[in-house]
Amino acid sequence: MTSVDDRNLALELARVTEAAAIASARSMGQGDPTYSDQMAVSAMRAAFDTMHINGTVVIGEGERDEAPMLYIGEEVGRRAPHDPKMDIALDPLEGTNLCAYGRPGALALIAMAPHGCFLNAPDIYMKKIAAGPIARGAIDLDASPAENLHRLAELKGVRVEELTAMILDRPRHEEVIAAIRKTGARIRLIEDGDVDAAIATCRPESGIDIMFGIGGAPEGVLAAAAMQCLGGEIQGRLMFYKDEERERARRIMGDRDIEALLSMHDLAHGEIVFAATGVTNGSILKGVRFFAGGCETHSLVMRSKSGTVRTIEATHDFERKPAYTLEG
Ligand code: VTB
Ligand code: MG
Ligand code: MG
Repeated sequence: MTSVDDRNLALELARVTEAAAIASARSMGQGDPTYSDQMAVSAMRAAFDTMHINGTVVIGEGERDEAPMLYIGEEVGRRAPHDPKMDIALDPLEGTNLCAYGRPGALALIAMAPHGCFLNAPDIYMKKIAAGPIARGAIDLDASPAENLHRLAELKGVRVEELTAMILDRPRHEEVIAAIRKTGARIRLIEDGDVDAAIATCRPESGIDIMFGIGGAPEGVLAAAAMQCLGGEIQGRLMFYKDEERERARRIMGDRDIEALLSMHDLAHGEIVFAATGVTNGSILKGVRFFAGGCETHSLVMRSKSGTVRTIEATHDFERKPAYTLEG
């Protein structure tokens, strides 16, 4: 079975992102990004063991020799003979610094699809543009920010000044930010978390219309997986700053043109299931909230085939779920 016919798999995925979110949320504000990440990774790794899949990590925590768990090539799930064979793209804690410093937008993320549906993106930078469903076919990574903003304003029936762009606050974005400001569009600068930003462009309640800028390439694949479900569009292009990065890209991407514009389809296609749980409050999802004897999580669960987008608020009882406690 190579399709995600078992709809329950999507819901099961949320159990895995919930576990990662709860574990890392406990470390919020400790100022230790490595520790926060470790908490998310080991909880996600353990939660995978219960899933009825024969999974292979294709976007993960790095190569086997640099990551002890959830590394690229690692096999996860129960892996029983009839369990579906799936490729998995994950980021147990997207926005480690956001969690470590208690800032908004940290997420636990997983996308799953049949073999070959996710781009084997190297862990380097990617230039990206993303916007919601109305902008499908209308945004262009190679056009100027002004041109993209004007097209989007027209489609949305608003003035450019009424659009809000989200962009990572980085010196490398000085020029793009200046170009956006010149159009009069509003800007929300973020410290980290451009997957949260890409998802935000697809949900009107976020108040975010478009995302620009250079972030992680693996995060570009995860954002594309989410946007295939949400109906928006993202485009990317790998950015090379060192020769070694070019070599690495060539090695893992085979005969693909490593300089080419990557469409959303190139980044992620097929029958995708996606789940995300908020670690800290984000543009769509609330972070983990603890109370006596338990906690509450907020997750997004979606399938690209049906286009169904579910948000799930779950209450977890620590007494009956000791794995979610400090002792467990
Ligand atoms: C971005 C951001 C991510 O990495 O991808 C960033 O969205 C890479 O840029 O949330 P910097 O090296 O400048 O931080 C993250 O911050 C973490 O994955
Ligand atoms: Mg990570
Ligand atoms: Mg990340």
